[in-house]
Amino acid sequence: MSDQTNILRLVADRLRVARRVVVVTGAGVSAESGLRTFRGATAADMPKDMQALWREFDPMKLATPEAFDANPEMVTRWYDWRRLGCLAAEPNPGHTALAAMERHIASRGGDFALFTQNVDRLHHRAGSQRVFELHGSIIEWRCVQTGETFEPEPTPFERFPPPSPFHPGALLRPNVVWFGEALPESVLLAAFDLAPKADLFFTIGTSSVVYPAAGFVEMAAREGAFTVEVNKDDTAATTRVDAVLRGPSGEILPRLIELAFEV
Ligand code: BV8
Repeated sequence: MSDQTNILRLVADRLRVARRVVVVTGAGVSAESGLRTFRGATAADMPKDMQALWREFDPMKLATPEAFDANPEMVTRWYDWRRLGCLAAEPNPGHTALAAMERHIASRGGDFALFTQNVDRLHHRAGSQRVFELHGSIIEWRCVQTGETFEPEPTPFERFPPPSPFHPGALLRPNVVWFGEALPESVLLAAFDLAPKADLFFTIGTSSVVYPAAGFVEMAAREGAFTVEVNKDDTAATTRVDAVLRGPSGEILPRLIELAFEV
């Protein structure tokens, strides 16, 4: 039996009896829904008229308040393009498996929490209930003046940067957390409360380079959680977890649920 199969069985055995499960996901979980990962995106993914813009900037520089202040048109075009991509995408079997994991754990009286760095709302659409959005949501936009948020129509904005309907002269921005911005306090407090209590912790489809999200696996491990990484490649967390399931989350997670709960 292959090493990966043994590890999958070992993780399934732990999942079957776990009482408190915490999951952190990143862009890799949405890759099989056709959404480019954050560090894997290339200019070729962009519409022709935006490729020139993209070549000058990389996501790490675009996802900042400074980029928005310097070039609100370019940043809001990029985010609106991504927003429409997220709305057009469908949850993949990895998202569905995580919603099933939550149902199985809850049906046994266990505690489950899913913290996502993704802003695409695909976990919600797959049926996950207890989802904490660490980096906000691209589906919601907010008035930079009043802070009021709303979900724009599922069509492109007519003008860039889009004007706010809440305050004359103010702009709209995506309701995401940019680099240098604080994560939502309630979400952060939930992570600091739940990660150390986990008996089983999964880090799935994330390169584990963005903090504070990348630090939650350590918080769990320090208090004795069994930690598992699901990823196609090695990451900054690979050498620090107890078990590595190497491959696409859309294939690994459904097999894990089947082994743990359905056989
Ligand atoms: C903050 C916006 C403080 C939305 C994003 C230590 C502590 C605290 C902060 C820091 C710190 N050290 C440094 C910092 C600053 C900074 C940071 O972490 N910088 C990094 C680059 C070093 N952190 C911050 O600024 C955070 N803010 O801490 O504020 C503060 C406190 C008070 C007051 C003021 C400030 C804010 C971080 C959030 C930044 N916003 N995005 C958006 O546009 O999406 S982060 C951005 O990266 C995305 O949101 C993305 O979610 C996130 C992480 O990327 P990943 O999800 O991991 O995606 P990536 O492409 O990197 O990797 C994909 C992975 O999937 C790969 O491993 C790949 O192999 C794998 N994969 C691919 N396909 C599959 C797959 N795996 C499985 N199956 C597949 N099919």
